[in-house]
Amino acid sequence: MNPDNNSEQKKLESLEMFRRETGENLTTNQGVIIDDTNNSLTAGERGPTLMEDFHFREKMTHFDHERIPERVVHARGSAAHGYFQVYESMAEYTKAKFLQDPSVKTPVFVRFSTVVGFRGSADTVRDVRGFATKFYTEEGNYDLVGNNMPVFFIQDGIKFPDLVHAVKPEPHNEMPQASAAHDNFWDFISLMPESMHMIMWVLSDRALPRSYRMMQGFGVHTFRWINEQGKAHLVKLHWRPPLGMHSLVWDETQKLAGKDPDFNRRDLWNAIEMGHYPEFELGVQLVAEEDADNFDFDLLDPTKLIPEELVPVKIIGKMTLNRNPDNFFAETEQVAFHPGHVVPGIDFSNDPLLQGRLFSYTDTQLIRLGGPNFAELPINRPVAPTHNNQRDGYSRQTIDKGQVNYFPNSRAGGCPMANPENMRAYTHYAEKVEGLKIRKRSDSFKDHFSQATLFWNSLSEVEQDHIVSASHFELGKVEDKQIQQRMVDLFNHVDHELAKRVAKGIGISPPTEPALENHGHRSPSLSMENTVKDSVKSRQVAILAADGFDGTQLMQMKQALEDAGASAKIVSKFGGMITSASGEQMKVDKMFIATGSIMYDAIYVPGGQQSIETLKQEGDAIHFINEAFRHCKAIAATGEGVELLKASSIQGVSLLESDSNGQVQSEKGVVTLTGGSEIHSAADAFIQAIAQHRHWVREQKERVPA
Ligand code: HDD
Repeated sequence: MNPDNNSEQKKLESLEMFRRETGENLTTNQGVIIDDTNNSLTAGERGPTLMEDFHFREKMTHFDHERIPERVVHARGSAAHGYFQVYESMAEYTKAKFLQDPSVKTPVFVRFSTVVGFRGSADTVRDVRGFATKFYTEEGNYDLVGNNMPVFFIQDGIKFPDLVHAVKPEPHNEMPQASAAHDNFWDFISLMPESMHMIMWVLSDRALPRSYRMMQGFGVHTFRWINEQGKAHLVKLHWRPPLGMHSLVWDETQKLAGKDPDFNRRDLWNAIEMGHYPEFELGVQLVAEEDADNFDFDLLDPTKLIPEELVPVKIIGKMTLNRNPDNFFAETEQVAFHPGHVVPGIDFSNDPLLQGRLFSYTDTQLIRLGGPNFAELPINRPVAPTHNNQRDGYSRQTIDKGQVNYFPNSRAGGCPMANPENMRAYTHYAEKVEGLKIRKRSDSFKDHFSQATLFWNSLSEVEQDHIVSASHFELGKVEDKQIQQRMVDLFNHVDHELAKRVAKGIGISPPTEPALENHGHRSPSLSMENTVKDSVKSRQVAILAADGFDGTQLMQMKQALEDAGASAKIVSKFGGMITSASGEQMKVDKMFIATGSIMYDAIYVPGGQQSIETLKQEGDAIHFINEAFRHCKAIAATGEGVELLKASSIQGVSLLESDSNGQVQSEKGVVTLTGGSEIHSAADAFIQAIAQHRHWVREQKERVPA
């Protein structure tokens, strides 16, 4: 052979090797390189496809089996990787190793979800949000499988299938999707007074989070922490976002469900990509075992929270989410949570809802993930080593070595060995239990209304209004008058005024007497009105502009917003570039048709005579402003930009009726500057207005068409 040919051949071979290793070559699952994946193997150019086309058969078979059953609840979710660090050692309360050393970063994977909708449903529906965290600790995986509400609908796990059947789409016609607004759900609730506290939360703005990064999380149940000395504390767990808790408004959620059904998912993804890492502080309410009976409710009842005024929340650590998953299916879809995944130092209570959950989660993974080996999937694998005699089953990954698969054994030196002397072994808390075997709810679980009333009393007027409107929407969709009547009766146990307002909206005769007297207690920490409002980090601002905009104003405002951590996007009629009055070019980020005010937290209109004249003729621009105003968002305009606000349907803002003479003015979240030279002061006022999240004072009183 010609030596030249030989070296050429070698080069080609090594290139092939390289491609095989780097994944550049398309191969079968057996590693055979494929020459063509666009044409099936046929007998002649126009002939039948041949059975022996193993590539076709393999590709198609795999595709046909791509789907796994979606979760029966919490089907729609989004997740992120990150880490957790404790601020100070929790050794006094728990021996859990990941809660001892502030220098240790424990990896976590968090999946946020809605509960009711199918996997492809919209994010912004009225619903509870799941908040499930897997801590990959040195002592094994710990799952905190919580929600964004501190209580639950039912008191006993055995009711869960009924609850879920009632809330999911009705079985005969599979409607409605991702919504509780139908007869079956309210029929069930109207017959389950224990759900009333949770119902108040679900009808509140907590059910419409602006972002997964701006909602609280709760472990819901009372758990037990055990320290090295074996002393137990009862504990409730809380996640708190430093960005504060903020919600969308109902009208906005409805529109977002059409324009961007992935709104919350996209927000989480983009924030992480932009380096605005979502953070949550972990808080605990600790109650010594001997104090457990000192409350006027039962700590085992998951329809009750512990008011923070009784037991303050101690902040003990922080979780930071800093990496998006690489693959949705492999990670977000295949992750398997379970409240029963605990580590030494963390134990259960006898909460009957929690006890029910301890059965349900592994059981559901068996069907969803196709067998008992789901713990071997990369996303579920603990970082702690695993050794046991469990063997085989569908999709076993581990190649177990050796002859021994039983215990006790002598042939493997007794290994793997269960050792009661091992200080790090999980030991169940030796709680004393005795009683009759009965199916009976404890009398201490019977007060279904006090805390529903506490929640109602604690809310601001606006938050209360939102609950009333939500009940009108939800119950307004119910056809059966008896169900509506029973719900009004239940609301009348929570608060008489509330019941009358609900009744009026849905055309039911209002109750004449309260069913229970309102106890008048409040817990201010339950209101979102009192949340953190000091930052515009990661907030989205739309800048409305057209050719002839004032370049200096736009650039200075954009810069100020970005310096404060917000992101500012130019919105105009057409894509491409727009040119300022002095000839600078700016890229348009979004066209009106591809976006909407609902996708932004605030709106800015810079001056520029020509730009404003164009926008005034643009129905979409006027609608943008009207809608942002109606949704109570911060709006700023400088120079001629103020003219666009005047041309809109904004009502009840007196500063638009006079000229500001070069002064920055701010009223009800509307910031104006007619002169245009003090952009920095206008930016400061605008940033403050955005940080307030919403300006509820505008709501209802000044309705604008949008
Ligand atoms: Fe549950 C999923 C939270 C009560 C049975 N639940 C699931 C998820 C969260 C919660 C966040 C989604 C996990 C993920 O992202 O994969 N569930 C809760 C909370 C509850 C609760 C906070 C009450 C305090 N759940 C509950 C009960 C039962 C279940 C009473 C049954 C007895 N939950 C399930 C389930 C799911 C589930 C059917 C569906 C998919 C899964 O588990 O993995 O087993």
